[in-house]
Amino acid sequence: MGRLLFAVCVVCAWDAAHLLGGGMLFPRDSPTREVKELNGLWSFRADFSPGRNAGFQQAWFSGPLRESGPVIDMPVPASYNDITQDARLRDFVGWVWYEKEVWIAVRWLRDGNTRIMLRVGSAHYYSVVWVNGEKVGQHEGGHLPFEADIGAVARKRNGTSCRITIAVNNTLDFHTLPPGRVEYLNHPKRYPSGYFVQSTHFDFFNYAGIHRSVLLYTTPKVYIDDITVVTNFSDSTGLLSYQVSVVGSTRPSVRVSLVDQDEKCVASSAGSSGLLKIVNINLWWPYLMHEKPGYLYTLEVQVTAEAGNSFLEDMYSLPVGVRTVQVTSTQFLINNKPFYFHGVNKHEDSDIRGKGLDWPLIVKDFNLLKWLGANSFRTSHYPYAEEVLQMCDRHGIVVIANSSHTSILIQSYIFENASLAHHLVVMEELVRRDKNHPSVVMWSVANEPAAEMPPAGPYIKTLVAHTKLLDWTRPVTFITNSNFAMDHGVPYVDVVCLNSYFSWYQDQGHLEVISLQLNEQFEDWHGKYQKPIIQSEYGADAVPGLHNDPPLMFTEEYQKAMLESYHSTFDQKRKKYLVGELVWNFADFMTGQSIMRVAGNKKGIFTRQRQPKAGAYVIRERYWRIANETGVMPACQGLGTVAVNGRSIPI
Ligand code: GCB
Repeated sequence: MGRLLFAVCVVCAWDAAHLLGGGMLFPRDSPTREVKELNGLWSFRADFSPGRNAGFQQAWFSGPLRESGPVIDMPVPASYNDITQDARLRDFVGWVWYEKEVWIAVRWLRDGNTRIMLRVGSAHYYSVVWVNGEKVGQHEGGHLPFEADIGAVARKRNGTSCRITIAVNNTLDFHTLPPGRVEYLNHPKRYPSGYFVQSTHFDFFNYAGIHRSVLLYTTPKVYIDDITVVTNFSDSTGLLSYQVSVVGSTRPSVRVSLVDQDEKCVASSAGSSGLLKIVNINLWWPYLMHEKPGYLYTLEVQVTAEAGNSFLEDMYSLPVGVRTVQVTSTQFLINNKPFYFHGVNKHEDSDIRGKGLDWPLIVKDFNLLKWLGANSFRTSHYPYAEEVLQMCDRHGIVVIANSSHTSILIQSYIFENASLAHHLVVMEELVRRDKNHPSVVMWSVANEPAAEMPPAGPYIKTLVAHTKLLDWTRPVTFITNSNFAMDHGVPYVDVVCLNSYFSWYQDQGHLEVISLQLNEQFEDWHGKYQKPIIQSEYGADAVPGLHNDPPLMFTEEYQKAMLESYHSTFDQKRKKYLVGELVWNFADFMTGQSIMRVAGNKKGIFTRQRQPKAGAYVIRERYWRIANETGVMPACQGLGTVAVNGRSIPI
């Protein structure tokens, strides 16, 4: 085992208890809960010591970080990689240290019936957290939240500020999600002593740091820990079954009411589980499928309980949408109507911020999705911020939610039990976090998991079965490369998702072969499995502003022509069993450096700065046409039209 990874494992062994038992409810203010954001500037230091372990050896968490060495300002949330001019920090592998001094309100500290929680929206990849030098927990995996109850530690120092230290390690090995490996290059004449590099086998930059908001929030000692809703409908009556899990009392009294957008209570019930009936239901519909997409009710949950001599109360409001999802051998149905995914694959990626949550970027991207006429996206290749899924719920953008597994690593190590055990935990965290989002219609357990290797079959089978146990209401899939051999894993999924790059990675420059090869792909896979198919990736790199006619690879003309060639075959197959097309990619994104990439992957139809390339107009015209053709989009009329390439299309 490499020295660097050993440092990670020593820390794991200190305390096997993970931070996260529950706590996947998104922190919201309520009459019984308060939220305080700790975003902004944190003190920061990367541990450049040869073993990357000086921080632990010298216990940097035990006092203010500035006292153990130099610190710099680091924004949170953001990846740290592109914040400075230092290439060593951009490409850093190992532990970095963040610290912030915060005040905790006296009323929080004095009330012994108040839980004080510290929550990190996500940090990549392995995190350890201390408060005032005391370890409060740790978490493995980026892209998902974790939290710790810090009440007891904070109360020891009543009246003084609180020092929060978070160490984050971005090292990836065979058993992390995504997998990677650290290679030590022991050639004294060619590399400095102790030289190592992190190899990754996925196609995006391994951005690291605290990527989403850090919050303090309170709940009463008796609190709503989790809520699960499952919805259905019959004619015009909506059905919402709910389950509320309460911690801190064995005999809580639970009341729920469902409130519509006019603030009218439309159903209510008592008890920790039950069924609400909603007359004249407003179903949750995808964008462009209904004049009122994304209709949300609010489920107001109120819990009261006696705790010792006190009477405690907790309240939580959960946005919910009522809709159903089903799959047949040729269709994907939402609310019993055929749904066609005309959408994109995205990345959480932008200049300077890397993978850091950024509201202007999120809102801009949603405006661009609507401009395109896109009704869906896949959270390639990891779970996205909860804030993004909340936007999807509100705007009716349909989501295929991915785990953080992606790898083109052709090594059987990545299918070992240690990987599977962690992968199952990630699926649990993901489903628990995102199960109540109406926008999420399918889970994807992995992306291109070297599926031609025999161990992939049982591995995928276990993951799919486990995910179905966690949530029986949604279809489950994994994303496969159409070049991979069939059979390993595919028989277990509900929808076949295929990535293919004809005339790009094979038959380079030969656009004329696309329709033949794509036709063969669809007929083979549907013939074999009799399941609906989504073209989950296809696309070509286009360097913005690079032109050649007739098209040459890497020009905007080539990207445009390639998309158009795929579209004609899609149009034949969507009359049969093709249920979606997701272009790769929404926007250009950063990758590791290689001769395959020109300062990042340029398959975006928008640039990294979100300006359209020629391909964006092709997609826009197509998606609006498909939306109009379905005939279920009365909202299109009246919204106006825009001239695109001399034609008038609706917006
Ligand atoms: C794929 C991968 C994606 C890559 C893309 C490409 O199949 O799933 O992560 O970025 O191809 O551009 O090569």
